[in-house]
Amino acid sequence: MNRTIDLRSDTVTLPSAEMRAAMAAADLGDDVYGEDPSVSALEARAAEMLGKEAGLFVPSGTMGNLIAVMTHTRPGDEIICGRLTHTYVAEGAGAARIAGVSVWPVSHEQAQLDPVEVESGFHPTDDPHYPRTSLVIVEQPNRGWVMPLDNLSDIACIARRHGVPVHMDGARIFNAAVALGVPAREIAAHADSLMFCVSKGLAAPVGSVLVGSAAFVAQARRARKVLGGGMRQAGVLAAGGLYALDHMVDRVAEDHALAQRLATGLRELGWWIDREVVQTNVFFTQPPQGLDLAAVVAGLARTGVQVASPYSGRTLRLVTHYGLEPEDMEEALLAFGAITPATRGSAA
Ligand code: TLP
Repeated sequence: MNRTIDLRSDTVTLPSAEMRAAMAAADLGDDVYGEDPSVSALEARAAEMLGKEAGLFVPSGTMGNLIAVMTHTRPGDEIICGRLTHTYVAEGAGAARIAGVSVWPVSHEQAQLDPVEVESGFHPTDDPHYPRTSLVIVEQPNRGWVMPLDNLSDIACIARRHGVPVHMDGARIFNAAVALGVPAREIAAHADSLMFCVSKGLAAPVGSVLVGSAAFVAQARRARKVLGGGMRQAGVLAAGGLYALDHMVDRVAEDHALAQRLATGLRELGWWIDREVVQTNVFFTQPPQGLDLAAVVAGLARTGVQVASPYSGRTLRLVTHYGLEPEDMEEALLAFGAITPATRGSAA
């Protein structure tokens, strides 16, 4: 095998020569003074694409979500979200630690939230025993599953009825938009604020954008400063994000096709796939009974295929992305095929 086939995440993507050229040529200024034209251009373009008034460039998706929580809530409040929400499981409990809010997790199946559970997560507002529920977080997509628009709409309606805003972790919102065949702004319309990453499937090196109303973003800008996320000549990064929004959005359909091919091939090899239909660029899989996951990971690594199990357990997450080609899927499947009987032999 000539090179590594990295299926751990779409965060491993590298910028193309054209994106690097755009970054090198970016007009720069001090963004903490609001004087970086490339950052301002990315923020405006992101807001326009998501149908919101304003945007805020932040170093990471984690910081974007935390800023949203800090801006929508007060310490001692509570947020409702699905129990598989990235903010709840994989952001170091920043909402609790830094924003000072508790989380009311509800069951989370194939990206969907149960409206009955969400409704009952709101406590009586006049009873001092309970925290004030001040935010609902949805994630679109979640672990490769697209949240159906009717479920999203139901959850948003419940939140609105309670006078509570909705924040959307749309780290991979454009994967969801392409999978659903709708403009991203149609999905974003259900949320008051949304964070998406340019550093994942869109293949820019660094950064995320938080969008919402002008008043929300003005407050969010303060929270970003508190967290040390005010970056100076960040236009060199933002230019990569702008290039990504102009050139890398529609092509994520190619990543979805690669993931579908990989899942089909693995199923033929006897691997369990966590879904019938792979909708985006992410799915989860388990080796046939008797195969030790750690041995599989090590065996694949020896053949140049990198895989990971980011949420622990016996399940691997496979992610396709820019930089991988159809022939890489065939190569990876050969590696999976080779390691499967070998590992079974050694584990027996
Ligand atoms: N997710 C990472 C890991 O943390 C698992 C990955 O490789 O997918 N929201 C969602 C839905 C995410 O998947 C991630 C990153 C984030 C937020 C956080 O973004 P970053 O890594 O930029 O802080």
